[in-house]
This record gives sequence, C-alpha cells and structure tokens, in this order.
Amino acid sequence: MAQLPALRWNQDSGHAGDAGHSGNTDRTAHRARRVLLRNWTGASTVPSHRLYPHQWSWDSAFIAIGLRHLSAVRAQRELETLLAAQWSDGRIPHIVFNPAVPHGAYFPSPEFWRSTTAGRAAGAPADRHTSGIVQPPVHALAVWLVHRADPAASWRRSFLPRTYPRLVAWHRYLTSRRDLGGQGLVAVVHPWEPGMDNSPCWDGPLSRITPAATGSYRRADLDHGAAADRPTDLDYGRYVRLAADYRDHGYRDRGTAWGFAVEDPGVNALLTVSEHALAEIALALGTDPSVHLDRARQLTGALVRRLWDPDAGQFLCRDLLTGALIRERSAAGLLPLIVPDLPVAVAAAMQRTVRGEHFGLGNRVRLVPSYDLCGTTFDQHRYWRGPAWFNVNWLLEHGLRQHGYAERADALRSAMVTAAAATDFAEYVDPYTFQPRGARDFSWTAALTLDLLADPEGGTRP
Ligand code: 2M8
Repeated sequence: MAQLPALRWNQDSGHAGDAGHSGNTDRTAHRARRVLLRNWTGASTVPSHRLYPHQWSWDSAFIAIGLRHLSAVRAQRELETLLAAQWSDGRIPHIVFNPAVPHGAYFPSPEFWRSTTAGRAAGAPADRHTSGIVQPPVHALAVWLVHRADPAASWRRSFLPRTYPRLVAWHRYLTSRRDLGGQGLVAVVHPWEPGMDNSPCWDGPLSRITPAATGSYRRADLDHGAAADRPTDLDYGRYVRLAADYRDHGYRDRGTAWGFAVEDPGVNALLTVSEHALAEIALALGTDPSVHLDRARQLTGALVRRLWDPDAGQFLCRDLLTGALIRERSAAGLLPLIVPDLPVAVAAAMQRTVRGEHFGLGNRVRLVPSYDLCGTTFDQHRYWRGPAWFNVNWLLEHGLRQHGYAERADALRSAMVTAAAATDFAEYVDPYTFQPRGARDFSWTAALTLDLLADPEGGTRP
C-alpha cells in the first residue's frame, strides 16, 4: 500500500478555551461559539440569517471545521446535510435551499434554479431544492478534519464509510465532466463557482456576456447589503444570464456552448488538498489510497504547468474560451500555497509575492486582500475586489506555515483573530483599516476564528 505524505493541517485537534488562553481569547472563542449556535438551523448552518438564509456548499465545509470544536457530531451533520443534496452525477450544489425560508428572501430562489425539473436529467434530487452550479471542493478536507476531532464519535456514526463514496463521486464529477480544457484541471462555468464572485479576474470573460434584462429578476442582496459593497447591476445581470443558460440546457456539462469557462487556481488547489484528504480517509477505511495520491500528484503537476506564471510570481486563471492566462492578480492565485508538494522555488516565489507590493502582507496590510493592491480596479470595500476574507486568510495561514514561513503565519493568525473579534465576525473587512463590510456574525468568520483559537500552540509548532 502507498505511503502517505501526511496531510499536515495544523489545527486538527484541541478545543477552544484550552488552558493557556488569555481572558480575551476565551471571550472571543465564546462569542464565536455563540454566532455558530445562533446560525444553526437544526441540520445545518446559514452563512448569515439575513443575507444568505440557506446552506452554502463551501461555507458549510469551513463552518464544519470550526463547529467540530463545539460539537463534532454537529459538524458531521452539517456536512451530511449538504451531501444529502448531492446530485446523482456527483455534483454538490452550491446552495441547498431551506424550505421554511420564503422564496423572496434570497435571489436566485428555487423558482429560478428549478433543480427538480430542469436538473432532473442531470440527477438533481426530487425531494429538495438546490442550485445547479457548484463551489470549491473543500469538503473532503472538512470531513477528514471533523473525523480527527472525535474519531470515536465518527466511527460510532459511520461518518467516514457514509461520506467517502459521496466525496469520491464529487471529485469524479469535477475531474471528468468539468475538465473542459482536457488538460487535467477543473473549469468553473460561472463566477459564483470559485466563490470569489465579483473578482476582477472575471471582468474580461464577463464582458462577452449579454446581461439578463434588469426587469426580469429582482436582486434581494441589496435589501441587506450596501450597494457600494455589492456587485454592480451590470455584473449581476451577467451572472443571471449565465445561470439561466446553464439551467435551460438542463445543467448538462456535455455539448454545452459555454459562455464562461475558466481554470481557477483556487478551486484546483482546494481539489488537490481534498484529494490528499481522500487518501487519508481511504487509509483510515483500510483501502488503498494510491488512486487519490496519484490524482493529487497529477493535479499539482497540471496546476503548475497550466497556471503558474513565473513573471507574476503567482498562479493566474486561464480563460478557456481564449486559451490565454487572465493577467489579473487575485488571492485565488495564492491559494496553491496550501498544496503540500509544491515545487520549493514556486512556494518561495509566492511567499515573496504575498509580502510584495501587490498583496503587501506585513508591510502595507496585516490581512491578505482579495485582489491586487496596485490593480486599477482595486476597491477596498467592494465584494471580492479588494477586501480581506477570513477563509482565504485561514487557508494562506496554513500555506505559509506548511512551507516553512511560521513567523509570517503567526502574524497572520494574530491579525485574523484581532480583526474577527473587533468586527463582530464580519463577512469581510477593509484590508487597510479592518473596517467591517458585508454581513456581521458571519458563520465562516466565527468558525475559522474558533479553529485558530482551538490550537494555541499551532503558531509555534513546526
Ligand atoms: C457569496 O456568494 C453568493 C452567491 O453564491 C451571493 O453573493 O449571493 C460569496 O462570497 C460566496 O463565496 C459565499 O459562499 C456566499 C455565501 O457566504 O456568498
């Protein structure tokens, strides 16, 4: 059986409030736990009651990683609820709708996605409403970390035996049906899929899309979020058009004339790490992990070959419709730092980029912004066009530590906890001032803060 190069994820044990915490960190952990308790709806957690009142795919994975410190069983349920909405073609939808929430509370609602009818041929479940697009595959990593938090509870509930086949089907969907470029990487077909919805990386590809007519839908996000923080109407119209076209094609991935198809480094890096997690899960189940290790190796190779740009010192997105790299620097291009067996020179160049003029970590800012500080369209307030997000920074904290930059990781960890506590767990913050933006009491901010606090030694561990 293959030898595992252990998936070294730092914060995979411990409990918030462990001995050695100061009063402040205990208070922050307590407040973070309260957010997670309030946002729990009985079987899963909403990202935010008002702005995002359903279950989101990658949110749930990050939430479960924090929730495991509060209740490992609840964290298992979070992931099980999401996986129960998986389509039979393997896709995990990006939203699972809560039937108790009125349709007008969020747009696009179930009436827009029509998963039970338009998605029937692609294998959407008949008994619940979901969206038809996907989000980054953080789930296998989350399952593995949740299992590690309380192995006894996990085995008692057969958590790994029940989730493993679903995770395998999910990765198979991505690596087969979504390898649209045929080069061994997953492509996203909508700006919402990589989770960084409004990134300037999409400006070029989106400019080719005719927006849906303004009167044909009603945005619900502006009821709860400031217009200056949210995407413009023009971009929103294009998101709607792309989603409607996919739906009207029965959410089929074959024979579709894609209006948008991009290889994103963040999505592919997360898939690679999750493939390593699948290897760990396979081994725990007593089966051969080689297939996952081989795939992780292939993905790492394809990432570097297709998306690494030595001149930029970071990874870039590739637009499959033009074949060219998209010359915009977003934080997605730094996420491959989480990949364990990245070539040393690539990791070294990336940590220089993280600290350099474009991301300024430790110099101009204390949290990594979502987009290039020097970019012409940088906006420190607008959603995914500059503000700092906690999930991105949590991943980078791990990436820096894993590649030997512990001091930088320590500083980032402490800035994240400070910013989360000072902003009531904001959805995102101005990277210069830590001014809160978007929703407050945001679930993944609370969950990941809890995770950082649960491992007080993590900052000094090799
Ligand atoms: C944001 O995306 C949703 C659409 O999926 C929206 O703007 O309505 C993004 O930040 C995304 O990454 C996140 O998963 C979602 C829920 O927190 O909100």
